[in-house]
Amino acid sequence: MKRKSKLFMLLALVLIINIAGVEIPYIDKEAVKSASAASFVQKHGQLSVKGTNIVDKHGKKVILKGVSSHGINWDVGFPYVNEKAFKTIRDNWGVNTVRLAMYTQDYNGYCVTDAAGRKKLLEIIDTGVKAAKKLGMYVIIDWHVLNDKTPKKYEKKALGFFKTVCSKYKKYDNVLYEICNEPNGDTKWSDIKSYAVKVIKVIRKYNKKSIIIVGTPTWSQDVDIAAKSPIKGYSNIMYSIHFYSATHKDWNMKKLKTAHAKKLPVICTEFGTCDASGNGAYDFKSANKWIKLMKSYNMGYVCWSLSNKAESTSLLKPNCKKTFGFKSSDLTEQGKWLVKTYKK
Ligand code: IDC
Repeated sequence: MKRKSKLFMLLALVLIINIAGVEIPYIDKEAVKSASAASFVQKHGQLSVKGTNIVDKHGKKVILKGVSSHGINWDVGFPYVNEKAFKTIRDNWGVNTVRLAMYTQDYNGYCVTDAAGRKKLLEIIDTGVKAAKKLGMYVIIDWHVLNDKTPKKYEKKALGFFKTVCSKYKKYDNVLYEICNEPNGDTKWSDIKSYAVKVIKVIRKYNKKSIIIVGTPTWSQDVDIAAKSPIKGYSNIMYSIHFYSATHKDWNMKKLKTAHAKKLPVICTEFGTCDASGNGAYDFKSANKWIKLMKSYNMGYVCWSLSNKAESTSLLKPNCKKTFGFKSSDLTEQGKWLVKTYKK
């Protein structure tokens, strides 16, 4: 056949297909690959809150097992926000959720950096959200209030930030929003609530269903106080408890028990197995007690942090220079404990 008639035949074929309305399937190789082993997010889809639990699109309970980044505003944090690192911790550690901790006031945080810095932080979040989506993992975007003490301090900036990220990720079913990491100082529950309602209203403009996690007073320890007066009028709201097992023991567990008895939906979006400074000796006995209690409540938990910073609460040893593909010998004692615990 001459070239001209070949071209004619091809055109005729395209015309016939179009007239007949036959769709030529586009084969997305990546989608086929991931569909063959349905990922965690593909299996569970949009999460919601039912009673005290997180449930999936079928109404079945889901346990989030997470790892938090260190601050993505720090060079000990952002290098680990990459697809290969997430894949390593998903496949080798049993992690199904990552938390992207973005400090607000501390070192180059979102509210104290310049426009270029904010752009960079948003890009890191974007890398993290997209990597998680591709790997079928849930991702928590964390507005990491710490030295600013009260979320009221940068409330306006928070409203702007959540507008930006929520409009960007409104179609994503794997994103959860943590709107204030650890209110502290003399921040009262009423301050947090007043802030939370404003942020929730912004988020709900874009995301009708996404889970929104609200921090509680005293570095997110006082879930018992939140339980006395939860936020009304909105669904899929959770409250966070944080613990560092060498510091926070029975007294803090009691707060969780009280909140649970009052049917408050609680998630542990940050914990460590050392003391609250992120350093000092490990207390795995206390950590195991916490895990046991949280498991009995079907709670999710997220460990701080995926970093090689020389501090006890890092999951990687300081001499580990890899940013993915971590081996067992690269892990700190907490790292090894985490793998053992999460893989159970
Ligand atoms: C710590 C980091 C540390 C950093 C410090 C900044 O581990 O490297 O220098 O923040 O202030 C929290 C906070 C979390 C802390 C962590 C350990 O949410 O930001 O990270 N911690 O101190 N609450 C209790 C403990």
